[in-house]
Amino acid sequence: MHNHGFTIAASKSFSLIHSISRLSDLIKFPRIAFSSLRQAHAQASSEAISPPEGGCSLAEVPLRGTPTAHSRFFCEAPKPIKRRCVISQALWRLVPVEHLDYFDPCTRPTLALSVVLDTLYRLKKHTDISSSTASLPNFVLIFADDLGFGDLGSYGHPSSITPNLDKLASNGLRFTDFYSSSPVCSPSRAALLTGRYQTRSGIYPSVFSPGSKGGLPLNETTIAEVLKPRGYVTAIVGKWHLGVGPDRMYLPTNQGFDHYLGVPYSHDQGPCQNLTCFPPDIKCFGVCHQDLVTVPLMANDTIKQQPVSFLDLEKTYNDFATQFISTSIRRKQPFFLYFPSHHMHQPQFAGQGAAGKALRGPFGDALLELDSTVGNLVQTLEDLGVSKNTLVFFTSDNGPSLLRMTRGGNAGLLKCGKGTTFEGGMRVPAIAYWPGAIRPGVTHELASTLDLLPTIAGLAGAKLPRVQLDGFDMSDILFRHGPSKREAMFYYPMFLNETYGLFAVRLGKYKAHYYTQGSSLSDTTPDQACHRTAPLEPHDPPLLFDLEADPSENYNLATPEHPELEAVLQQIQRVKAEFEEGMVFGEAQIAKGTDPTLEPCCTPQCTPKPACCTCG
Ligand SMILES: [Ca+2]
Repeated sequence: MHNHGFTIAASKSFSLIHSISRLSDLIKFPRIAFSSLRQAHAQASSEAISPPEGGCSLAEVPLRGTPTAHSRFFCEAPKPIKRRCVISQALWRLVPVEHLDYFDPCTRPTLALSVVLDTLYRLKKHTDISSSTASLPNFVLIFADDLGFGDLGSYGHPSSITPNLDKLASNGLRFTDFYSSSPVCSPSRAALLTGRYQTRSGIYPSVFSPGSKGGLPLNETTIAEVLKPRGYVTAIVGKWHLGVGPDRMYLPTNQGFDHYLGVPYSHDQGPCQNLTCFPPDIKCFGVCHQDLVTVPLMANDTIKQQPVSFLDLEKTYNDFATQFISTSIRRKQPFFLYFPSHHMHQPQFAGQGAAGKALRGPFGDALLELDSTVGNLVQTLEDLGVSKNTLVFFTSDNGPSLLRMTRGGNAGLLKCGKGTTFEGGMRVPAIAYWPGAIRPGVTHELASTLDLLPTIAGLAGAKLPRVQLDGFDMSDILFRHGPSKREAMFYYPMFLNETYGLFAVRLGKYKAHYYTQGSSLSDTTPDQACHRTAPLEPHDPPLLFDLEADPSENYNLATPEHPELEAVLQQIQRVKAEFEEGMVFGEAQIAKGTDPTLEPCCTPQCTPKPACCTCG
């Protein structure tokens, strides 16, 4: 030491100055720092095998487990120093390679700095863990079935009893111009979960049957799959309707969901005439679909109960949802709960808590049950202390079913309902709720179920799938009440095919119908244009409506009296042509047909099918 005193002192001063100047870098990028450290160390080892007398050779000895940013290095100084001391890896990183040979790790200032750096690293690491998992927002996505634009109290229905949804709307952001991508179930669900029009994933025409051979292709990326790499735990409870398929390969557990409990398709896709829909033993209205197995309740890919018990179903779902949320919180995992409800699809049903308690008959009771579920979910989030870190989004898969008069929903002032590309078929209620993050209010911005995937991905810091997406991040609308990035909405019909393509396009406030067609699903509304008897009709020039002045699509503006709108039609035509040019139709999954042996049966060897498939 005696003859190297000056060198060591100089090196020490340099190291300290150098250390302090690089401190901020290091705190910001601990992982980068670590990899650089390894490099520096390797280099130092090869270059400084024989340190000069009085110097210090540094050997890497992590004190515990896998080396981390704050694992330490052991420094053993050779004779004549005879000193051993432990310094932080952070400090080691700061010593320039060329000074390693002269670096004395055992001086008081060096050791003090080492302790400070080590503490900072521990704090930083703790913060990193908290910010990368615990503070990631949770997502609860509630998807009603066949709930119309006019069905909620907060959307103007005079006799619906929906206190929880109305509260959600008044404390959250209520959308007036929010669209599903389809007037029927399966395509709408595909678009919601993939952020892509159903055409791309091939979810057409119409909807899946219990024995459908096809399903949502497994190479499509769902919201659940987008979130998994970010550490999310994911669950779906309720109606899947994106296929069961051979070996049940299309069920949600193969599409990014860790847990599934529910009926994998519509609950009328099986005979229901002997089933109880309301207590004490009021049979379901109608007969539902015959010659199929009765609807099963599935847990992941196993049948738990067949037929499902409608009286207990909502409670079973709520218990599952509550359990899932509380377990996720206990395990400190961010969560995504997708709750596609069976309400308000026919046949209506409700358990003890809601039956006979509403003003709208069976439909009102079922709606009250849905509303109670929403109330339960929000209350659970509050009780468990995650309300302020959770985005709750509520919307519907398509417009109201209008084939059973008062047993169906209501599109409010919108034209027609389910099955049609009029506004009533695809414009739906939507509410975004996140106390402290989303300011209460109403937005008239254009938005869609297609926009949920990019929005959720953005909030979770997750990567977008590398495919053509049709959605836009809604953050500006949600958090700033700002403008939408979406300029257009494209309307594909229920029985879509490549020959006809789009039926209608909305651009800004204008909507052009290139084709119109009625639907049996809108058969009992007074408007004849909605009925199945209204044939497929091409329009050239297209019918043109100003949806702001005329949301009911009553007054066609594509007439000689409005020459000024010719330019609007041309612009819509351009947008339509551009969109259709970029559209690649996926293989039609629903056109693959059905195979009765694929219908879920809890007693697979029984006869005669489908009636013998009962259990639970
Ligand atoms: Ca539906």
